[in-house]
Amino acid sequence: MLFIIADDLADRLGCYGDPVAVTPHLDALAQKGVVFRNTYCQYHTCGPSRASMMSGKYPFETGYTHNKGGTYGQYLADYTSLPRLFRENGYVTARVGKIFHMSIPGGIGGPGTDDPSGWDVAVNNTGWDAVEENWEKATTCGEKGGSGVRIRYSAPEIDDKEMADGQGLAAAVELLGKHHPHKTGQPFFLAYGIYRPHPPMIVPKKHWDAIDPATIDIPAVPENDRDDIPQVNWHLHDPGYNFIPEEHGRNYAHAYYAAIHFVDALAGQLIAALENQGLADNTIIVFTGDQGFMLGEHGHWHKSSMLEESQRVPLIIVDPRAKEKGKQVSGLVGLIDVYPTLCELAGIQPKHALSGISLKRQLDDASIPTKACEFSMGTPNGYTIRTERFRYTEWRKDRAGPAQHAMLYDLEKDPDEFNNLIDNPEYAAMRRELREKLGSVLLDRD
Ligand SMILES: [Ca+2]
Ligand SMILES: [Ca+2]
Repeated sequence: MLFIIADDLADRLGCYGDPVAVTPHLDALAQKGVVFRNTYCQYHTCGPSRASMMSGKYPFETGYTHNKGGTYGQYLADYTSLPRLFRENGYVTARVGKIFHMSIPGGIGGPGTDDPSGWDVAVNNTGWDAVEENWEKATTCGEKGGSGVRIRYSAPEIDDKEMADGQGLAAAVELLGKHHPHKTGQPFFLAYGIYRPHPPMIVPKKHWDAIDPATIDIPAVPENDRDDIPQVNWHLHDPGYNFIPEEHGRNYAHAYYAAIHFVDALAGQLIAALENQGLADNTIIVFTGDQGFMLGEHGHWHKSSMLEESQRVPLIIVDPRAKEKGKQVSGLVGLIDVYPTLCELAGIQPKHALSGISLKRQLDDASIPTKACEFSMGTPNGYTIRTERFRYTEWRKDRAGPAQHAMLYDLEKDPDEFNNLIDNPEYAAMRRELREKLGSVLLDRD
């Protein structure tokens, strides 16, 4: 089992139809398996999103909605983490880099909010981009925000190997050789967590040079677009993240795509190592991210909003035994589905009730429907339901309380979410239906 996750990676990849991304290795991976075209995270920040994926429970079920320190077991003791379950079922498990939450860049080189009971081997890789004086030299836009949040980018002339993620790749490749199942007689679960494209967006210059700036378009924002978006949606409302100067915007988008090119190269090398070691035919590969990222949509330049670009993530699953190759599943899925899917693919019984669905059937037939809706949460007390056509979001004072602010978008007619229909009488019945559906899920899971 090879699990690769890139931090803050939206579904802005070539195989998702993105016009700027240069992702030959991930596109090739997509050809070997199934791309889940409409995948949603369950929280728009790192910690809760990852805790949800690794526990198989929604954040509103576990109450884990923060990025604080402490281990997984301190907060989620009732839910056996995915790597721990595999370990208990005879797998040798190894973590390289960020699988559970850790702050970037300050937490690079440490274990973050790891589940130590989940791993036989844990590698806390670090490198050039984790050295404070190196990220302090990067270009910065805006005055406020911690080092991992503020808009900061650079393209130093250094080798991939010097980067923390490059060090992680070397460790991951070494682990593949050392724990080769043919040698040890035990199945191997390797999780490689890539720190980019999380800010600070420091990426070796060769990846910056791989992106054609002429392909980058800053999204158009209609005048007064934000008038119908509740202010609470902007978790980061400082001007340093909103309507930044065009020059910085172009550079930041360029840095983001350069980081994706770097991620693609790293994933490609690890997959090549897997193939070289003769493991490709019996290894399940999962490639994903933990939440999306806005590159100027609605004027925003970060994650942490309840709008589509913040919520969407890539999910590519390759099972060499499965029938579909190079297909795309258009139905709604969530990161919540990763846990049950990997359990079923590996024939492992989970120890607690899981809230997602297994996507094994879709790997054999991409036309099989997935879910009618998906749910996510966001800071502070934001709850959202996405159906094939609509997104309804509300913010409550507390979980049981009434909605204080809300949004409703018809994504079929308005894919850019420019018109909040919450007060539109034509949509009153739909608003009621979605509100009830969302409310019933929150009540049911008490
Ligand atoms: Ca993240
Ligand atoms: Ca608007």
